[in-house]
This record gives sequence, C-alpha cells and structure tokens, in this order.
Amino acid sequence: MGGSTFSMSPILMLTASMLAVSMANKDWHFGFNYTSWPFKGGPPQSQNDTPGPRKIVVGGSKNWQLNFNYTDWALKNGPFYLNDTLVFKYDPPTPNTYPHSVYLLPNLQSFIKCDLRNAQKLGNATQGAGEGFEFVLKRPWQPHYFACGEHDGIHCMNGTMKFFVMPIYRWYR
Ligand SMILES: *[C@@H]1O[C@H](CO)[C@@H](O)[C@H](O)[C@H]1NC(C)=O
Ligand SMILES: *[C@@H]1O[C@H](CO)[C@@H](O)[C@H](O)[C@H]1NC(C)=O
Ligand SMILES: *[C@@H]1O[C@H](CO)[C@@H](O)[C@H](O)[C@H]1NC(C)=O
Ligand SMILES: *[C@@H]1O[C@H](CO)[C@@H](O)[C@H](O)[C@H]1NC(C)=O
Ligand SMILES: *[C@@H]1O[C@H](CO)[C@@H](O)[C@H](O)[C@H]1NC(C)=O
Ligand SMILES: [Cu+2]
Repeated sequence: MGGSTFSMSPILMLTASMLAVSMANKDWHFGFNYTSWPFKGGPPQSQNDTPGPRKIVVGGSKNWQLNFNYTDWALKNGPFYLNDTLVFKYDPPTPNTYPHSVYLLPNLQSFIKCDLRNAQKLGNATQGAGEGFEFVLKRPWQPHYFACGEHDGIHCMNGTMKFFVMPIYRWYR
C-alpha cells in the first residue's frame, strides 16, 4: 500500500478542497460518502472525533520479536501519518531469549540486504523493555526502513524483523 499512496495524492487534494468548501457551508455530507473512504481510521465522523497523531505499538500485542511478519503488520496497520509515534517494545536480553534492537536503515538497498553499515541505532537491546521506546515519524513522504540489528542483522535476514512505513500528511484537520 506504501507505493500506491503516491497515486492517491490528486484525490487527496481534491477531497481536501471539497472538505474546505463543505466546512465553510457547515455541510459535512456534501454528497460524499465518507463510509466508503478506503483509508482505515479515515475521516472524522463528527467534529468531536477529529483524530490526532496516533501512538502505535509495532507488532501490536506481539511487540517486536522473531518470527512475526512486520511487513504484513505494516501493510495492515497503515497508512501511517506524519507525527504518528511508533512504539517499540521488546524483552531485554536474558539467558533464554534473543536480544533485539531497532535500527533505521538508510535506503531500500540496505533494507533488502539487511545491511547495517550506515544504519542509525534507534534502540539498543535494553531500550525496548517495559514501555519500550518511541519514534516519531517526522519526515513526510519519506520511506522509513526499520530493522532489528542484532547478530549482524540475522533477525532481519532470516526472520521478518524489518518493515518500512511512509508517513503521509493528514488531509483533514
Ligand atoms: C456509503 O458506502 C458504504 C460502503 O460502500 C455503504 O454501505 C453505505 O450504504 C453508503 N452510504 C450512503 C449514504 O450512500
Ligand atoms: C510477509 O507478509 C508479506 C505481506 O503480506 C508477504 O508478501 C511476505 O511473503 C511475508 N513474508 C514471510 C516471510 O512470510
Ligand atoms: C507535526 O509536529 C510538528 C511539531 O512537532 C508540528 O509543527 C506540525 O504542524 C505537525 N504536523 C502535523 C501534520 O500534525
Ligand atoms: C542502551 O542505552 C541506554 C541508554 O542510552 C544505556 O543506559 C544502556 O546501558 C544501553 N544498553 C546496552 C546493552 O548497550
Ligand atoms: C531466525 O533465527 C533465530 C535464532 O537464530 C531462530 O530462533 C528463528 O527461528 C529463525 N527464524 C526463521 C524464520 O528462520
Ligand atoms: Cu531481533
């Protein structure tokens, strides 16, 4: 879904201007069927219900661990918006568990290869404990590539501890 949001932008712009007109007229409906809007968490149902930035735990109740498909998770939980916060939670290292961490990879090639050489460490093996740590999506329209960096990227390569998101602007506010 990440890529397809580009082709959406003319619709978003059109809709944003329709919304502006309809708000000026205090007429929310304006012949546009909001229920059929394809985005999850889509437009507000009423003025009291305007969603702000979300706080999203990566992996949901599974948190950040081996053998969970985060690409699939990201597809099902997107789109992600500018200023949404991703929360990474993972168990600190113990003798019986594999340590995890979170890195931001610089580009698609490094993401595909799980190449950590120019990656930015976001959270080390202990920072996912408890409430975890947060990462705010500050760069609109930029793909953000996340991966576990432990064991030279083995969790990224063998499992599915990698995903990317591309934060989009909220068109309604
Ligand atoms: C809007 O679209 C939804 C889903 O396509 C449909 O179920 C609903 O009946 C429509 N509402 C109106 C008022 O047309
Ligand atoms: C993870 O999910 C994606 C999207 O649903 C799918 O294309 C991919 O094959 C899955 N990967 C694995 C390792 O199951
Ligand atoms: C995102 O947050 C920054 C401040 O951190 C704010 O200036 C900006 O307006 C916000 N943008 C959106 C779309 O929420
Ligand atoms: C992880 O980072 C925290 C905060 O910077 C630091 O206190 C801790 O010692 C680090 N842990 C490891 C295993 O490097
Ligand atoms: C990846 O490696 C870890 C530890 O080496 C192992 O526990 C896990 O089952 C492996 N996952 C896959 C999908 O091969
Ligand atoms: Cu890991």
